[in-house]
Amino acid sequence: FDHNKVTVLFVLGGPGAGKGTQCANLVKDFDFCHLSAGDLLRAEQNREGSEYGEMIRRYIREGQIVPMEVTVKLLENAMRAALSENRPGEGWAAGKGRFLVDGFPRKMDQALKFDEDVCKSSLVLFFTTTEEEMLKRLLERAKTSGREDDNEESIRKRFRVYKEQTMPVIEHYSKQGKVATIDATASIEEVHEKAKAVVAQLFS
Ligand code: UP5
Ligand code: MG
Repeated sequence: FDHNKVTVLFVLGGPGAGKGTQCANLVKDFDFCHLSAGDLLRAEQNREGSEYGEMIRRYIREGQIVPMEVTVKLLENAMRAALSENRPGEGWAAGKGRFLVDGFPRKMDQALKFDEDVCKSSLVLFFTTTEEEMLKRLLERAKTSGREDDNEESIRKRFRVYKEQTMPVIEHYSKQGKVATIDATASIEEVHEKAKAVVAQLFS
């Protein structure tokens, strides 16, 4: 993708930190196209005729990272579709080409591949809070989410994979000075204000 036409922000943070919630808010502020890697994988899992459906289901339930080729391809296709279509979501301004890539990259191999083959990110928004808070939020969400990984056993596995595989990605981008860390413990609205200020600075 042409860097003059596309701006990518990665959105990272532990399971339940509030990535999806905050992306939904930022979409309205800045005309982003919001692409959640997890949502794309869940859609592919349920797509009739997908050769990856069963594999994705297994990985997600175990909290493991799906082989990167699958996820990178899904993201690339979604970006291409967004750029050629008019409205992937409310507020999307194709002309600005702004993407929020949520929950990705969560393993070093994905990060290197996406940077190399697709596009370098301008910034990483890193939402952080305690495991205790994340567990509380996810168990609450479990009552209505229908997500197969919103149970305590899967959540514990997600926490472990996050620490072992995703934290190194955050450290990698930190060394490049690309990470904006946002404390996500406060209320949704307060976290939104902080995130909005960070992104506004990037686009100023
Ligand atoms: N909530 C949010 N903010 C709050 C706040 N400030 N105060 C109080 N409550 C707050 O929020 C979670 C819940 O908390 C919601 O009920 C919300 O209202 C409340 P949400 O915004 O959904 O948090 P988010 O960080 O998006 O949590 P999510 O569960 O989506 O994070 P994960 O990273 O675990 O899930 P994701 O969908 O990204 O990935 C799922 C799986 O897909 C992975 O485990 C993995 O198996 C697979 N995957 C890959 O293999 N590769 C990838 O590249 C990506 C995913
Ligand atoms: Mg999410």
